Amino acid sequence: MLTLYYYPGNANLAPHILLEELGVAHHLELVDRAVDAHKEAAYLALNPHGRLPTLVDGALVLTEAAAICLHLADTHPEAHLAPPLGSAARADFYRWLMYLTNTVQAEMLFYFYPERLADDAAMAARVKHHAEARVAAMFDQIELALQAGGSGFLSGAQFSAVDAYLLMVSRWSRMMARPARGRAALARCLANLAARPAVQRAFAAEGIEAPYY
Ligand SMILES: N[C@@H](CCC(=O)N[C@@H](CS)C(=O)NCC(=O)O)C(=O)O
Repeated sequence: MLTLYYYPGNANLAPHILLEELGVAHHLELVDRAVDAHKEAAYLALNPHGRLPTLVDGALVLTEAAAICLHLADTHPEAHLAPPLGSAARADFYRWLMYLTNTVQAEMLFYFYPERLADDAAMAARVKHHAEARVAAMFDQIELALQAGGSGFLSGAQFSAVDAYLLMVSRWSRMMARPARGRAALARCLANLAARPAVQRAFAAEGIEAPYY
């Protein structure tokens, strides 16, 4: 039995969508950020970073949302959540998954936690403002890639782990002045992703209601 430690809508959402896409038995364990449970000793013993998510798969304790997505794809090759190893399609898949986690997601942390990079509230507001603008420019690039690709998926011709990640980070932009959904190809892509039965199950299990992104 796999256990995913989660808080509704956090970086657990992409791995959670993949668990639902795979249809594998799993247990969701709430880490209640409302009471800082992610900073308590019991959770820090699993994830010393005090962040979500964490996946426990037998003896394996795995942190980092993108690593969890890759692990789920690797351990269920029949589901084709990632293209074949060594293929050009796999390289493109890596490119987009890395971009989403180490560029878009990383920038979003500045938007959500600007006080960590600022000395006072005014500086934090500036950090947040700049992060939001930079994230918008990133979604502009993703929009161009979706338009050029033409498949409705960010990498390749079919759903992959990249798309679950895209939906997750797009959801995080929903309160921004220029949310991901405000671009034509992204709007179509996100609507299709959100309508997938597995995605709907993940939303429901985390208690997430519309608007989803
Ligand atoms: N690189 C990590 C980042 C995880 C992360 O920052 N998660 C957020 C929630 S979306 C979190 O746990 N924040 C709590 C904190 O930073 O104190 C990953 O992708 O798993």
